[in-house]
Amino acid sequence: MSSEQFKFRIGDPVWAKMKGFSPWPGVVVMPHRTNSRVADDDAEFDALISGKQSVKKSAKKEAGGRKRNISEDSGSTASGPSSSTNKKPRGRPPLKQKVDDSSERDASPVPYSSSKKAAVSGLLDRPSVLRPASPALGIDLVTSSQTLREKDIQPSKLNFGFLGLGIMGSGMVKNLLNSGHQVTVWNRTTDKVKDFVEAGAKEALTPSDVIAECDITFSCVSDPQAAKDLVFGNCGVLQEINTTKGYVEMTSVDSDTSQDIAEAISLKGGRYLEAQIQGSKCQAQDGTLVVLVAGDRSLFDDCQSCFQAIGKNSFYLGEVGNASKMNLVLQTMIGVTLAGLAEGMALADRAGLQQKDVMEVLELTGLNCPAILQKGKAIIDGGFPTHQPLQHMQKDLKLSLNMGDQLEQPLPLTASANEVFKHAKRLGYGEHDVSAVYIRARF
Ligand code: NA7
Repeated sequence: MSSEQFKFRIGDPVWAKMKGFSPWPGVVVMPHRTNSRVADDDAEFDALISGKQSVKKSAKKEAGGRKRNISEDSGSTASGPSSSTNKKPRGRPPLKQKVDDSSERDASPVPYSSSKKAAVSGLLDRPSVLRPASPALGIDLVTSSQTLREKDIQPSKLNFGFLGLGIMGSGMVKNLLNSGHQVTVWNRTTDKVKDFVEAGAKEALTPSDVIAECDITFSCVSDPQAAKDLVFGNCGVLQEINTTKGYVEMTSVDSDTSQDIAEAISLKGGRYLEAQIQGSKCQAQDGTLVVLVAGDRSLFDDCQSCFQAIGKNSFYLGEVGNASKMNLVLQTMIGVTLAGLAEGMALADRAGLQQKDVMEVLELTGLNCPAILQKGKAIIDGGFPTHQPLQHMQKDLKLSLNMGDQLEQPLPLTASANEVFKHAKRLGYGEHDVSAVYIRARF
């Protein structure tokens, strides 16, 4: 029987049939939503990817006193994609509606062929979300952390350089300066340099100028491509490398990238170390990072007072590549854990449990650890101020998957976590904290 033969109208009596049940009489009705929560979520999600306004789910109380958690203009970096008063019909609209202009879409139905086109372009196009503003650093460069004061560091008399004043670089340079090291800095966006110069750093105009000026230069930029650009690019590091120079890669990179850089530096007679860092903004500012180091042993020794200033521990792991591999192994564990935390918190919320109760219970179990508790709190607060950019975690998971490919090591959970982070990034949360992965889990 083709569907053409039977055209049902609202109110028609019908026999209903489900496998395993006897037929029963029924009437055709308009589908209706019994779960207003689902409808709200759909509208919120649509608003989110339309990127027109900010998501303002003002923690309104639901039945049972439960609060909604995604928010909100809680004053933090919630500059992300968002929206509030979207007066569309309840429920998730078909895909074609998402890519059309909203004023038109509510007025008239889209013809089949154009809706198909719109659906295809909707699949191919990235959702038009606003790029969240880069979060302000808000770093006090002058006041030494208690931890740093207790370390009693004897600073090396060598000249040190630092390339990259992002979240991690800023914290590390602060501690290098406050422990008495001579530091020359460079950053792609020059505005960020000013505060460091006021705090006692010297400024250089290009990465090669930093190398020329310094005995040992650290680099900490966003990803392997940026790390290579700094070394091999115009006015780059290689230009000034010679037998008196040391170069330390702190960007979280894969071992191939690290080995490429190591080879280029040593071909010009320089010494090379990879020093990968575990920790995020707070640990960088407090000087409590864990530093994983591999490469030239004498350079490791020359960097001792610097590693003391920026970290609570430094581990020497032998030949180049070992530190980046170790770092990716740890990042894999953290990324999968965070994706699991976000999913659990979303499930709790959907099930009508208070997320703060979940965290209180969790605190009494073996899962009680600072990382989980802090990220759980960030999820509850909902602003996702950046301690570790989500896009860097996704980059690390991608690098881990590549490593797994090369070694033929299956990483199914990492692959899923990577997709979840990738989706959160696509929704516009790449520059927010890694805990914003909850946004993806929630919808
Ligand atoms: P941030 O806060 O995102 O900072 C990234 C830094 O990298 C920042 O100084 C950027 O300069 C710089 N950057 C990015 N791309 C380039 C290119 N192409 N050339 C030069 N400089 C660049 O990252 P974090 O400090 O949190 O993390 C740094 C690393 O540590 C990363 O690998 C993490 O996984 C671990 P900008 O200020 O934007 O001009």
